[in-house]
Amino acid sequence: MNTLSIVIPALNEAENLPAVMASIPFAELKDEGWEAEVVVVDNGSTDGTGDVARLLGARVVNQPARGYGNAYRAGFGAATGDIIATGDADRTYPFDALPRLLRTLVDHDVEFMTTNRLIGGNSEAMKPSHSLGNHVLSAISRTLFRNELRDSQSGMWVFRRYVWQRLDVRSTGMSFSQEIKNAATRAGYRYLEIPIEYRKRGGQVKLNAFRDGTENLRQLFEHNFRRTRPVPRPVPRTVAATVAHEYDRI
Ligand SMILES: Nc1nc2c(ncn2[C@@H]2O[C@H](COP(=O)(O)OP(=O)(O)OP(=O)(O)O)[C@@H](O)[C@H]2O)c(=O)[nH]1
Ligand SMILES: [Mg+2]
Repeated sequence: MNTLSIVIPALNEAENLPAVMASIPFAELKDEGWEAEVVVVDNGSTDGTGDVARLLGARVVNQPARGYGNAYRAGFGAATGDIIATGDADRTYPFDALPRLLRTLVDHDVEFMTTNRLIGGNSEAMKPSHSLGNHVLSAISRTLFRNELRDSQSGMWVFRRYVWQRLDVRSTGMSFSQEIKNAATRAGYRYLEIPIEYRKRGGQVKLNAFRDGTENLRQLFEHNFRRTRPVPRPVPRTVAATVAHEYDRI
């Protein structure tokens, strides 16, 4: 069996977790040879998120230091699978697509896979202002890091755990999402971005668009000019061209 850890950061998502856990296709994953564990990172919730996650069969990791990046750092540290898959606890990401994403990762020997929500068909799920912000941040990120990624803010990634162990990722908050992508592509790992369905969030919005957007911009420049970049700097390696025929909108 191959081992998979599904890591889900959660700040007050008790009402969404039952639907999120139900959407994980455990039987199909098992049929395809995946032994899967779910790690829910309770990021200081006050609504019983941890208890609900445990009752639903997840392993719960407590991260009292708030922040999306802090939550992921704790979750990845606790993950045991050879492959890690991620997604929000708010019902927006299609965990049911995991078997397909994993097949692509294995078949094409991808080391870091990320996903693109910014495609036609998903416009209902995202406010126009949020979508504009995502496009602008992604364009700047792409220009600085030359990695062709259309959606620098997507929170669904599937990657080999050793990649995480070798990366220098410092963000404690929402900029963790762009930083892990840019660090992985700049370090020369074989990467791929796959279009996915994105659904309307359940429960309360936690993102602060202005504060998080500004911080993301600052982080992009800090990361780009960081002194500790690997030397010699490898050329980003996307495997998109070899996979394009399998997807409609890559
Ligand atoms: N914003 C935020 N999310 C956190 C934090 N800790 C854990 N999370 C979880 O991280 C995931 C991403 O946060 P979201 O609030 O969904 O951020 P987003 O998807 O960019 O924006 P919305 O879904 O529109 O709120 C969710 O599952 C949150 O519950 C935190 O400190 N801040
Ligand atoms: Mg979300």
